[in-house]
Amino acid sequence: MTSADTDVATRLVDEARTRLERCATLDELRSAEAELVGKRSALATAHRALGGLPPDERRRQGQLLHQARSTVEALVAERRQTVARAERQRWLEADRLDLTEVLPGPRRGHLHLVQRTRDELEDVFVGMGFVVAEGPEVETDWYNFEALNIPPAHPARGMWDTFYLQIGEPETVLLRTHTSPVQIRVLQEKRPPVYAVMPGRCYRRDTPDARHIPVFHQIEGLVVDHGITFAHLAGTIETFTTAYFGPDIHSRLRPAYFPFTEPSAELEITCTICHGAGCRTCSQTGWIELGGCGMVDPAVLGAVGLDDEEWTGFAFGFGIDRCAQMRHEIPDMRILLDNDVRFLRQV
Ligand code: FA5
Repeated sequence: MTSADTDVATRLVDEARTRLERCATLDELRSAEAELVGKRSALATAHRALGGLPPDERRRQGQLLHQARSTVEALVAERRQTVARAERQRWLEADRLDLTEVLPGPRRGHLHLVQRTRDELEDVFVGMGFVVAEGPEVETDWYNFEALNIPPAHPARGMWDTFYLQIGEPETVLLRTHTSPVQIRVLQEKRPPVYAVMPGRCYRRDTPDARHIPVFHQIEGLVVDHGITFAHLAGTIETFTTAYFGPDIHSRLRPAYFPFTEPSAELEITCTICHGAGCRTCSQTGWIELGGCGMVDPAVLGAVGLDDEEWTGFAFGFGIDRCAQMRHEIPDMRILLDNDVRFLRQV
């Protein structure tokens, strides 16, 4: 055996060792293995060259190359173990799940402002002795309009631009435009005395603006009992505005028209964005309408078979989103639907 032959084998092993130490991932190691012991490796080329040597020389050099290949393969196996262990460690650290971790406040979920407002409004009325009732969002024309003294083709239907559903006869099934149909459902289920509030979602083909969105919420109120007068309505509204907005709020009732109440009024409060000076939100009027109200029309009592000589009542329907908007001084209501987390997080 010449020292030159031994040198070639030693050099191949040394080069392999250096090459393998540079491999940090299993992928890199696979490429290195192909380069070192694959068909195109220096070892394989040297093996192929053995064929041209005399028999003794071929055996001797063959043994050297065989030893070198075994050593390189052992080095590859050893490196593979080290790299696999390191890769697994890196993977475990990246995938670490600390189940004891508690994230700070703003990331925790909470109710949407509108839902919170609905809960708060319910609380105010429950505190005054009202019960809470609900009705369906998909309504029939009869509940949404007719039973409320708005027969087909009545001009008052124009007050509510309605989404009709293609179910049954044309324009008989709709997305309720207000919560007033729940008055009828409550009176059908329970004979007076009735003291109920009915919150829920409503739909109108309204163009969105600072005070309107097409899907919004109302809270309806209904009282039917012996000897109920407009003074009871005014007192209830006064108690509600003070409890929800605080004692400093200025409110007023203005005459209005609703087919299902007589007399009717609109409740307005001073715009909390401009404090009455006039701004874009209140269309420069200084006032914001929260909802309608009035004494239950005898025709409505008649629609549910109640004697209007015996029973009287009042009803109201306030916008929940509008109440939230004024209480939290939100200049544009459309932000309630934007789902912008910067807005959602702060309330
Ligand atoms: C009504 O819907 C009547 N049903 C209210 C009523 C009930 C009167 C009982 C008498 C007795 P109006 O269309 O004005 O009335 O709506 C009442 C309130 O709902 C509005 O003042 C406003 O606060 C809210 N509202 C109406 N439309 C929208 C809308 N597109 N976006 C947001 N809020 C709305």
